[in-house]
Amino acid sequence: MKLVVIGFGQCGGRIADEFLRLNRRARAHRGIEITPGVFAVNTDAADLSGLQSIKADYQHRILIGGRKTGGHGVGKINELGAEITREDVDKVVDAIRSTRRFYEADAFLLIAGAAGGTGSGGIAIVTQYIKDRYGDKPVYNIIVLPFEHEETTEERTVYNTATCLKSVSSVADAVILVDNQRYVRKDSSLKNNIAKINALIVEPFYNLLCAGEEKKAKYIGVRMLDAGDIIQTLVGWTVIGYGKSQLPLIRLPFERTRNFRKKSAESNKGIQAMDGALSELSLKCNPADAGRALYLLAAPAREMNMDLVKGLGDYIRDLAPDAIIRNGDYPRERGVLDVTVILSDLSDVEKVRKYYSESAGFIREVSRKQEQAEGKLRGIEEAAKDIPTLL
Ligand SMILES: Nc1nc2c(ncn2[C@@H]2O[C@H](COP(=O)(O)OP(=O)(O)OP(=O)(O)O)[C@@H](O)[C@H]2O)c(=O)[nH]1
Ligand SMILES: [Mg+2]
Repeated sequence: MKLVVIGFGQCGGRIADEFLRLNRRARAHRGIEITPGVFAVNTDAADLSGLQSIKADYQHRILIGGRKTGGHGVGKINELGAEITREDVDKVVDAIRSTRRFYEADAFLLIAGAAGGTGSGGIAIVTQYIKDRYGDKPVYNIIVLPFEHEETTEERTVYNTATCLKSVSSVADAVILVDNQRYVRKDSSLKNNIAKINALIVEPFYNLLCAGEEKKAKYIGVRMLDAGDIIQTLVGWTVIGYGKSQLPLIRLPFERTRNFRKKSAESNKGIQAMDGALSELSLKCNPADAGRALYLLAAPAREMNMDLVKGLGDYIRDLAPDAIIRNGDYPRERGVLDVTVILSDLSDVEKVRKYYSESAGFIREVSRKQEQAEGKLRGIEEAAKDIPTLL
């Protein structure tokens, strides 16, 4: 599957940058292309300059709102992010359309952090615009949810997240939720973590996007997972996960017997990788709420057998009994067996509900504070009423 990837704001831009690195890896190791176009859109010139891989011209690093923000961002005011994006949306879409290979893409993937200003405000605007213009291609969003500490220290965090989620859910074909807090590893500094977190966020997309683009017979599975399967799976609230098990690098010829113990060990490796994928989902959710699911098994061809694939299917069927389940196998390198899982069309996501209800409180609190401030202002004006002015 091929994606045009567009990152908004700092978070979205950096993750889009990471997708470009994924594409380089696919090209170098597998001779295939998964992202025919990668772009970053921001109101902040410095953030655009800080990207590493996205082409450094104005058509790939797209600065918007120049006059209004002076190139310095919108300071977490996502209404302003939305307004500026609305004014400059033609500029964004023209830049994207002018890239040569735009028409090769199967879908669009737009990415933003929900708690910021530019990305949080802009992503729904461009999603809607692209949907109206290019209705034949699905438009997906990756929405990154804030760290816990941001929710407690920054007032607007929860409110921005809630308004962003509500807006994207009404326009995007699917919203892939990624919770920053799930990736926090206590043992390294946050900065090192952010780069690591971004790499972890995109990792599940590697095999998923590559599988359907393979041309070499030896890498084509019995049941090849292609863009059609992914498009049929991605609807509404969505999470993604990835897990792997190490396999012995070399098997001696006498080990390749049809030994039942070996076969069951292989199934266990498969279940272990699937467990890893489910426990590392990009956001905690209840798999039973999924209306659609997909899993992709990648392993050396000789390690894959029907029992293994079926075992994984049974396992996910138990957890998500109401889901339409699609699957695929992808013969790959020696030494690892990995499983990618998508749970989609989720009928409930606890964390999204929490953002909505908490920000209702924030809206009340803001109007209370505003009234209070206006009252005080009236007081000071009253006290100044007999003082002459020099103007
Ligand atoms: N995973 C991840 N999260 C990030 C990254 N950068 C920022 N965030 C998160 O995204 C949210 C802030 O959004 P930003 O992208 O920085 O904001 P912005 O869209 O640039 O908007 P303004 O700076 O307000 O104009 C916070 O929750 C951050 O924790 C990143 O590179 N990776
Ligand atoms: Mg910014």
